[in-house]
Amino acid sequence: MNKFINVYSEDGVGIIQLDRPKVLNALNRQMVDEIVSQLESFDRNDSVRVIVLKGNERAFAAGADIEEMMNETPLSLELLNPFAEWDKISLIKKPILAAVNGFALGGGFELALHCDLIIASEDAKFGFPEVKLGVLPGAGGTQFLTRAMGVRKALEWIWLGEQMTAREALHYGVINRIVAPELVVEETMRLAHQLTKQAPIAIRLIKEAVHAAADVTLQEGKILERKNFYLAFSSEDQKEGMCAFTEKRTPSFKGK
Ligand code: DAK
Repeated sequence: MNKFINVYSEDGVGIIQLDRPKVLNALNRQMVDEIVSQLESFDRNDSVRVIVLKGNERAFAAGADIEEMMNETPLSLELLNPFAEWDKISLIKKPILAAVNGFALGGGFELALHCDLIIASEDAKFGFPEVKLGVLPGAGGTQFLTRAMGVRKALEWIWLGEQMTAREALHYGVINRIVAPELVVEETMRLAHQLTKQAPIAIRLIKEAVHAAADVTLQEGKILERKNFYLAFSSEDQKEGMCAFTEKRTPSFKGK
């Protein structure tokens, strides 16, 4: 049983709602374990094509749970190896969309940055306040933000630890869309449902190839893209997509 998340699904979209509202969804270890286990479960579930992560009106997540974290030592962290759970998020093959209302700070921002698309409310606040606690982002924040906005801007934001508005985040390419606060979940679900109509195998092969672009050389990336292109031709969906085009009808993709 989950203690810190709510889980449900709706027409091919698996939804995980972070649910620790009294502490603005601060992420403790159990909550991260629950999120990651549920992501993996949705990833293996054939009836789910797209995953949505959301918080509540006040917060997506205001960071890692500071009370839980404050007494860690280098050795306790080494033995717990808590980042191994976070690494699993990058292995999820299906699209993950983040619906962000309110605060997405520290580990909460990192959780959103592990998602493929981020839809935010006009009043969402992003940032890495870790420097004010005497530490630094630890779940990929320095890497994700730098890839999005470049070294100088990332250093400025992470050094100062200030909160970034949704407009600023959009300007730097950190998020995808901004909508009114009451429409964030609706818009994210609309986008998620649009993705459920696309060919699921093509969608996952695209995800793998696009994410690889940040890590590999152009030539390596092109080779991966090509292999995924060939692989798409082994799917029934490729036949269906191309037949539907020639027959002038809407394709019906099965994820096979
Ligand atoms: N941890 C624990 N409690 C938190 C929290 C957090 N990150 N953020 C908020 N809360 C709690 C507050 O203590 C308060 O609790 P009560 O006093 O009511 O018991 C309640 O949530 C409501 O917060 P506020 O009263 O402060 O609400 P305000 O609207 O006045 O302020 C705020 C909202 C978001 C500006 C403020 O709460 C705030 O500055 N929160 C802390 C932000 C922050 O510093 N976040 C942590 C950054 S460090 C790791 C993975 C990831 C990370 C680390 C390790 N491993 C895998 C090992 C990531 C690290 C971080 O995220």
